[in-house]
Amino acid sequence: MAFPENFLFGSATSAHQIEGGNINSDWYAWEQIPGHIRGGSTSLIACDSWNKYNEDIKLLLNTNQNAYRMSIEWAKIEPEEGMFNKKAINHCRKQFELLKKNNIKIMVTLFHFTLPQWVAKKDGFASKDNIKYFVRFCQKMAEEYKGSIDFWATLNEPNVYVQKGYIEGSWCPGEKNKIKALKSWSNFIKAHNLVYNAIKSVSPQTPIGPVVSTMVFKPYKNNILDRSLCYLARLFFYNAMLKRMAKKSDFIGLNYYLKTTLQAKNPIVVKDNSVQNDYGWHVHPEGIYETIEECTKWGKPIYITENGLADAKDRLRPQFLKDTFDWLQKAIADNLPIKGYFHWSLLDNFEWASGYTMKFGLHTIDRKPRPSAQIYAELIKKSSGN
Ligand code: IFM
Repeated sequence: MAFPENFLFGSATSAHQIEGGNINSDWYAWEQIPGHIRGGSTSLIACDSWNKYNEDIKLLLNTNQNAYRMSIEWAKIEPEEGMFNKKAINHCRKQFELLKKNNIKIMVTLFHFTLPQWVAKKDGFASKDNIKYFVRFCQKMAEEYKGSIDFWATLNEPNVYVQKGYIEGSWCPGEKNKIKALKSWSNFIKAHNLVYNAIKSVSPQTPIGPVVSTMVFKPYKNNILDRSLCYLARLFFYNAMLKRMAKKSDFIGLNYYLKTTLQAKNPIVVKDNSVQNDYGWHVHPEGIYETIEECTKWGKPIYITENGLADAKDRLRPQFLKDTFDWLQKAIADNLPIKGYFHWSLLDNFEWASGYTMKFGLHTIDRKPRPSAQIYAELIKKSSGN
């Protein structure tokens, strides 16, 4: 069975992880402090995609992809409060023009974990007062790039950001503060809903949606306690957030990576003997179907906005891709509202606190294809009925 004609097959990246030179962001400042990033590396150069985006576009074309999910770096566009950098705006415009010229659909994320330092100094998303700055930035981007962007993704994984940045404190802003965690959780929802209105006022036809991180939670034993725990995990991890954003969303973006087995006693997380990737995450390609099915209740078109695995040697990725395509096909056959798939990632990049040690790329950081790049290209070709 072929996929629907307009199905999107792409890959995803984020500006901070690939572009380099994002020296005005809060993450860049955070990276300078010893102990924050494995191996002491920084995002200063990353994949140098700011200068080499045309090479990235070639990688997309070489692998038959028809869509690209990328982000715009707020800290580059508005490095100081109210000062919009025309040069940076035009630079991004050129990239969008080249993507368009090559018939690649563009999904742009407006917040992918990083903030301008001036916003971070005012307490970032933990402060309600900063929402207006984010809305202003997003509206400006919608005005500047009107007609060029096919999809706006407001926020990337706000649920993970709250967890890592305000509960664990292992990511920038590096706080362990449950009050701020709650505040930022609720401010993200407010921000998403306001950005939706702001962009709609500029580009009423362009679909807008959030991107959340999902996970398949499996009960260790098929009893009421373990099953209830999994229900609660889904609720707190992503459903409660989606419930509050779904009305102001034209689509739902789901990042799906792993399965976690839970039991209602200590230790809550059970290590099972399923295959693990380089991160130690349990690889579970069939979970993509469950995740789509679970989120069908929001009544919106669904895009898998990220999916992939840390696999430096490419020992798991080829089979993982094939299995994933089978499950996507099943989802389509069962009429689930799945409209596109973005692999994470086009190329190895700066993996936050893990630096460059976790390799998610179809290509290496110097843009050499791994065997799975060819496999992805072939799967896309077959799936498009060519
Ligand atoms: O690299 C990250 C990305 O920034 C957000 N989603 C998960 C990816 C892999 O960890």
